[in-house]
Amino acid sequence: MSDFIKQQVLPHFGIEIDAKVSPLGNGHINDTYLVRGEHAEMVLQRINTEVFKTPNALVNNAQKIAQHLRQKRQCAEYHLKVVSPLMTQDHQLAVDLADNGFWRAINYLPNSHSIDVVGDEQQAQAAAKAFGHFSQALSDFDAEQIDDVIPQFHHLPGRITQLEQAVAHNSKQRLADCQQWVDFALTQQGLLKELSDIESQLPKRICHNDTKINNMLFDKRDMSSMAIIDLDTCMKGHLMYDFGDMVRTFCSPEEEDSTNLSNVQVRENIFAAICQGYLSELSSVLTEAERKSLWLGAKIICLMIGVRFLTDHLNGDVYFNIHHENHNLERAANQFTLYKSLLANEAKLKKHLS
Ligand code: GN1
Ligand code: MG
Repeated sequence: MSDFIKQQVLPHFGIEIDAKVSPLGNGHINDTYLVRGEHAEMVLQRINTEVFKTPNALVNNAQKIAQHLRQKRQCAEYHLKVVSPLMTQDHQLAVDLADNGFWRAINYLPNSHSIDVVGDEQQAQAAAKAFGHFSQALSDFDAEQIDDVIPQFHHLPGRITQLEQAVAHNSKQRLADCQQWVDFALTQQGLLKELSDIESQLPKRICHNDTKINNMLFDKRDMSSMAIIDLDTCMKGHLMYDFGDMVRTFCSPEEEDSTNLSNVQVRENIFAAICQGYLSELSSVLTEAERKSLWLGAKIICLMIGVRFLTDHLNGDVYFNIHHENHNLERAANQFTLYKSLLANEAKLKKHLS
């Protein structure tokens, strides 16, 4: 792949073909590379067009959001660095090589550092504050300018239907091995009623929609917050899901695919730090209903990603990249375990939101 990139992709971005190309990060959908040329560094991505069926809309969205954040930064209203699309030599936001991929580039931030597991409250609070600051800066952005690149992305009813369909087809004969998790997931549909009770009261805002801990970059020199990255799923939605995805990815002491399930649990001190950091930035923006919805957002996101991993396992791993057999099943088991820990600790955790 590296030779192909050097010869066929880099010239479009004006980078010499003897640049160094190495894989970067651990996203589950797109292929991401760090390109180091003699005079320039950049992040290069091949967009998965099975998942993002309108990749031009994706790069246009990212461009508009980056532009808004840059303007805010100029007025000292946004304090993080901004990742922006890099134009091709033809002044385009991407290169479409048809069967050979849809490629886009973004500026690389020197001295940046990402983590996969939160180490302490300071990290959790700083990252939650950064995601809150990001949403705060976008709160006056016209949401109608942004296309829905994945319609009904955080849509629990639709995700449950997809699981039911995967179960009905059982195309890879994997149901027997995961029947217990299917049964568990399908007993949790009380969340649908909780959702429909509040959803109509929630404003639609531009959300990040993938607030994983590794989508916030720290400055490795002092571990201060540097940037929010991965703007691919920025779309209209409800902020409770951004809160929920932080809870999902910050609170557990284990990575999302760890099989050490006895250690998968919600750390209360980290949950409290997320609440403090996030609300310190957004308290003047959030409506009363949004504030009330945050706990539900945490439950829905943990359950829903478990449902999505389980669905993909049943479908034969066609959506999320996997690194070994049963990887999606392991991820699902991990996330359902985390969800159970949330439920078991509801009373004490919710206090941190009041
Ligand atoms: C995917 O590829 P990545 O890591 O940015 C997924 C998210 C999931 C996440 C689980 C477009 O994000 O929704 O929460 O994996 N992105 C898409 O780690 O489905
Ligand atoms: Mg993402």
